[in-house]
Amino acid sequence: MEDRQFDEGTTLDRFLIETMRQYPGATGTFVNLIQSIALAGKMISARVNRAGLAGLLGETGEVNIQGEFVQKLDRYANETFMRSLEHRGHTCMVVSEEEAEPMKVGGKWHSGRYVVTVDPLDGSSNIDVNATIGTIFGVFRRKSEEGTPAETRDVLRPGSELLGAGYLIYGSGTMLVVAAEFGVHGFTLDPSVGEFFLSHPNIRMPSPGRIYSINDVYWDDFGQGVRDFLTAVREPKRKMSSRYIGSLVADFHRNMLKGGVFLYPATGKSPEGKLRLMYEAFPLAFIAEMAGGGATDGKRRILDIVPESLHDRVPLVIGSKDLVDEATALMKND
Ligand code: P6P
Repeated sequence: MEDRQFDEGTTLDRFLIETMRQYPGATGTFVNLIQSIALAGKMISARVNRAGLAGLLGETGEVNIQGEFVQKLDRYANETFMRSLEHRGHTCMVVSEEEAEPMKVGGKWHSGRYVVTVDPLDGSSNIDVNATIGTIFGVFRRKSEEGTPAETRDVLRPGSELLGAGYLIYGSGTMLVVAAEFGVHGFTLDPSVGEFFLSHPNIRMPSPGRIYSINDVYWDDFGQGVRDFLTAVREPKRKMSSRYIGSLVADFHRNMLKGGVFLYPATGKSPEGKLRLMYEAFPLAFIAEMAGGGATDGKRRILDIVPESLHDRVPLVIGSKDLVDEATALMKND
């Protein structure tokens, strides 16, 4: 994207519409999709910020496809995204962490040109302790013909075919970060007017990074390469810091702005790791690389992986390029 100055007070809508004008073939459908996601984000933000008052803390008593207890806000976030994506004609299928099967858009709604993968509310186990949580999404352009029912081949494909990705982070403020061919840009919600304003134009992942994020309770179950990397970054002369919020979006976002690496490696007990490929690793890897960072599973570039099923797990090493490369070089034989 040409380096244009957006002045203070640039709304998300203005940014998207003015940026779209630089792409002659653009029809505004992708812009429409991002606006739908932003609306869902505002609705979830409002609920998250009032959860303690609105009886929205705690569990629903249900267990999802992941075998995890569904938090009340998980269900609200999932339903909000489904509704916001189905009726504006831009989406043909939604793959959600909360749903065993994809939601296919059809019937009275136009089966649009995009496929969305989404983790509606990541880190929800942190809700009851008021820790930062977030939404992660990826966007593919379908392979099958627009207007027809979406097909599996529209979504089981390498992350390198993503057209865009982003996340919402519900913390001390609510931010939307969007990545596409126009770069990576952050927008902060002003709840007093209900608008996202451009606050972090052209985000670049700082490198070298000075932070590492990992839950090292699994030390004994990590591969030797992971342990060698942790031993290296703990050397006093490297002046590194350890930060771990236990909420992927929060740990990732901090590293995006300050530089650092997040690791959720394979362990003996969980050889595929914990995090999900389609709606966690793929979107964040797209964003990381678009911002000059990197993402691997300890051996392969995340975006080169071809998923076998919608809910595949994958080990994840993501963040500043120098630290991702250093960790991956050591983990090659794990
Ligand atoms: P652990 C939250 O439950 C989550 O899915 C991610 O947001 C987070 O990075 C990870 O799990 C934390 O896992 O094993 O450290 O509690």
